[in-house]
Amino acid sequence: MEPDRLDSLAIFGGAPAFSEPLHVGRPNLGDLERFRSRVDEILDRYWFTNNGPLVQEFEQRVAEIANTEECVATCNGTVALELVTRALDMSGEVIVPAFTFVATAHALQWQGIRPVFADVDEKSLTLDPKRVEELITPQTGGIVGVHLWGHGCDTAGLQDVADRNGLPIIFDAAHAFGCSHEGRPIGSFGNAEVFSFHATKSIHAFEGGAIVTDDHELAAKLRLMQNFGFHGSDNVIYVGTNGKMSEIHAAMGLTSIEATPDIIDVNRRNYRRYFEALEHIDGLSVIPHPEDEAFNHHYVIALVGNEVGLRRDELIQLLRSENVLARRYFYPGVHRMEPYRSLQPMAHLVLPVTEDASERVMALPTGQAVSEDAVDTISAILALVQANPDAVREQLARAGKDQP
Ligand code: T4K
Repeated sequence: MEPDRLDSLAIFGGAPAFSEPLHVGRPNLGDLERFRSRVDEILDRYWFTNNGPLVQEFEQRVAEIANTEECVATCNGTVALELVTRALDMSGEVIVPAFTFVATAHALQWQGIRPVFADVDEKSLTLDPKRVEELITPQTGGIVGVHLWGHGCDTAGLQDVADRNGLPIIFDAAHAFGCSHEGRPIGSFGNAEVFSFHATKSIHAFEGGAIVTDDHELAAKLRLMQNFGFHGSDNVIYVGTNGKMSEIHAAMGLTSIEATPDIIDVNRRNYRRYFEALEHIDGLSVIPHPEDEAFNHHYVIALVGNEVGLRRDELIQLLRSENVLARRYFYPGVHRMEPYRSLQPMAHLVLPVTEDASERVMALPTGQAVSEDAVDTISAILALVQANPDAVREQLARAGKDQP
């Protein structure tokens, strides 16, 4: 039932709106019968990993969707980023946004590459080519753009900066599988792009990642690097690691890809419902999804403005008390996480847009586990709270716990 009075809210003593937590990243399930039959096939075949048939099929499907010549499936998106930046010989300093998940920077730092944080564009919240250009020095070894929440970043502007400076460029497309940008499937921009198929992504493989590219030579190098550098059974010709995807992960990945239309339908429905409801709440707005591109609608992101009368963190605290686990993706900005905070204590000075956005962004639960009624209830809670900010703030202060 939608709360219509303050005393129906949990912080005032009412029952939480949801008896079970609603997550931002609750995994979507595809056809479980199909998944189980694939698992049986794996067991019958006694072929569990090392470029098995399901991994090969998964790579083929991902390459088709991304419209690329090559796909190298990996154990996760972070290792995919590590592999591709290394295969492209990125070194020294690499320019990245700080408004991203920490893995974008960690994949570089892990290899002794210094991530240099550039600010994002005010409107798109993705890497701003002008800010990137300002940070280029003789030490710069590459650029990593991020298609934040599935929204393609300024690929043309960033490619131009990369070309004029002779730098390799890749895109972290962890959020953007199944999305297009400027009418072209995300996957074929830059030297290569990286997807994540983590359980919390719209299409997932429990854990998983992939590098897509049209560069055959790069793909061959990546295949060596992800399998200890083996070229044939006893012949190691390169330093490598173990970045392989296993068959059971590919089984889930293929099953998940088959469920794409259903998953996107639900995501689109939830996004539109949130968008329409929150439009009427002063100070809250849902970042619009493109209507003229393929889009996975996986993240519903609300921006919290001053007119709400409560800070973003107070709203999240309030929602948590109702069992709605909204998230601060991506607070506080990677530059304020270790080791970057200590290594680059002044980084925030060139990141005003990142700093502002990381205080205002709130990811709302969606996906197959979130019904239309649940979206209505969450929206009603937000409307009620916005209409009574002072009383809610005082009560939250009294509750004083459950900080996000
Ligand atoms: N680049 C970018 C831009 C990324 O966003 C990511 C990952 C990467 C690179 C690296 O890709 P991977 O190496 O992960 O493939 C989550 C995910 O762990 C992470 O994959 C994702 N981005 C990031 C945006 O979100 P957390 O710390 O928020 O995860 P966690 O454990 O809090 O889960 C989120 C919510 O989902 C929770 O409320 C619980 C729920 N959940 C989670 C899992 C794992 C479930 O209900 N079931 C589950 O199995 O990072």
